[in-house]
Amino acid sequence: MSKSSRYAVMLAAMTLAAGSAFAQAPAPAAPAAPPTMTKEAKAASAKAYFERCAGCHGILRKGATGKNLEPEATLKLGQARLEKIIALGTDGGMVNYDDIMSKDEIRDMATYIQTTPDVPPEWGMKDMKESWKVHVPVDKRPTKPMNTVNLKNVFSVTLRDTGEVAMIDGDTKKIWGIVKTGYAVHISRVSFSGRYVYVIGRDGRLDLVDLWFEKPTAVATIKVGIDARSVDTSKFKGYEDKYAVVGSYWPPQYAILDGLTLEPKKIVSTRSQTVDGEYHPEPRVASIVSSQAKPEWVINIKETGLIKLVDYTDIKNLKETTIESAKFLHDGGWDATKRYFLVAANNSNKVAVVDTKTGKLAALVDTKARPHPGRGANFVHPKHGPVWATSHLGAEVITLIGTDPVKNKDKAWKVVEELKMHGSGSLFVKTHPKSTNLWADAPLMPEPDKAESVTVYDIKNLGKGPETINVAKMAGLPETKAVKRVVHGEYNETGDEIWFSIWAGKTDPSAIVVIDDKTRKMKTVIKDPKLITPTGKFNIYNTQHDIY
Ligand code: DHE
Repeated sequence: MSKSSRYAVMLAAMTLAAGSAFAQAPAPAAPAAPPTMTKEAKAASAKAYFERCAGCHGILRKGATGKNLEPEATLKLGQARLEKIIALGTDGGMVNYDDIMSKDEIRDMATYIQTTPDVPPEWGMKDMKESWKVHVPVDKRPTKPMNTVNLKNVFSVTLRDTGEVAMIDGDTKKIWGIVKTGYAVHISRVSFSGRYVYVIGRDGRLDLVDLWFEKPTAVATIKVGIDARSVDTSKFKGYEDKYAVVGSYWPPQYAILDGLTLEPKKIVSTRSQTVDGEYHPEPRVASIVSSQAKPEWVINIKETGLIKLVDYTDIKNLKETTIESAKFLHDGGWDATKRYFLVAANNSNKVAVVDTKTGKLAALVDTKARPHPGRGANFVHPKHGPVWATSHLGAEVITLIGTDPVKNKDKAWKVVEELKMHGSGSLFVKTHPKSTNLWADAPLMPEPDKAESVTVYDIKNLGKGPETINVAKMAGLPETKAVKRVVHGEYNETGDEIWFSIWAGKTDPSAIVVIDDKTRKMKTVIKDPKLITPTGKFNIYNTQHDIY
């Protein structure tokens, strides 16, 4: 039996001890004994918690992007209050679930999070090796591209709820191929050569897709853990395509793999003390980026607030530089020079800046609540020089941070401007070196009109104020119950189109809206019955070269 099925069985077994009658008792005013629930309700809630809640609140429910949900905290809130929060969301960025969960499911979840958290099993080298499959050995792969697709302008599109990626030809706007990947697939990253796409699913399954076949083809797969979010590759000269590195949420660890076959080479645990000196049993791996100036990855450990610079030249004698920053680290990106890496510490309302040249923390920048940049956006501000931008989960602004400590020293690592946007609940900002637009989405806004819209600024004339565009309306999709959240702008290779996903329910029609960047008008809507819950989109050229 696989470990993940053992986990499911373990959850079921734990639920057996949980009692049989669902208690509809009034909410306790002070910490009390956990409420009971049926074993079926507990098993269903455990599954739903893992699928929908663990990403923000942690498997052990210790909290990170989301609040701590251990019984000490949840019993104080009580059943009724918890149900309300789950149903309606909060201003702090917790999304409402009443559009995708039934009243009974919400009630059970509120009860479930008042019980003691389940602890899943570890996942070591033996498990990884057993899960590892090379579908096409390296010597059986093409020696040149076997298709005529402009690979630089292909978009690897996450189809979140089908566990697939759609490779869309950016020139023709047609789906070139669909590849089966892990459960609730999360992001794609591209090898230095631009040939391979690495796709990570939330179930820890990593797929290696080769773009040189006639159709995009998965050539290797491995399960690196039970819960994962991030992946990157080695990009330094002499190490191109040699290694992949994958960060897991559970077990808390990162794994170094062979870049062409995904053979696991090394696993490094991230359990340690936090920046405050307290031990944390679940410090999850958040964003990972790969330096092109050094043989090094920047690996951000969420709960500890520690940033690891991992030198991969000798993985048997691995060198890690550990930089103290702030909690809880999440997503981030390079500045335009690619010397500095900026990462959101979303529980501290800060952005941490790492100088990868000196291997030290350059700054901790105070921002408004809960910065969430994706990879951020770099441009030259007319007044303040080079800046990097982030939007926020908890504030209606786009924050601009100066990034030039040489010619604009007084502005470097300071918030030089906050641009008003149409909502908080924003996940991603985006621009392109060839564009004069700065875009930000707000998919986690509870108000449908806001979640369906984006803010766009002219970066040459920021004083003019923003334009708010309802992108979901441009798609012309039929009315359904689910909100058509507009998420994740991504430019094409030439930087004259920006693509946004319409992220609706699994059974609702979805689309990708392609906007002409100059006119800000809809250019094309990509619709296809196979395009189910599209979310992240990764243009091969831009992802390969860290262009944002
Ligand atoms: Fe993500 C990036 C974690 C939910 C779409 N997301 C990231 C990164 C992390 C992360 C750590 C940085 C990866 C890197 O750069 O190496 N995401 C999490 C979560 O823990 C969270 C909050 C909850 C969960 O249960 O997973 C979460 N993420 C989501 C979504 O629900 C999104 C909107 C839709 C989806 O398909 O899952 C989503 N996350 C994305 C995207 C990126 C991302 C598109 C990459 C942005 C980029 O431009 O690089």
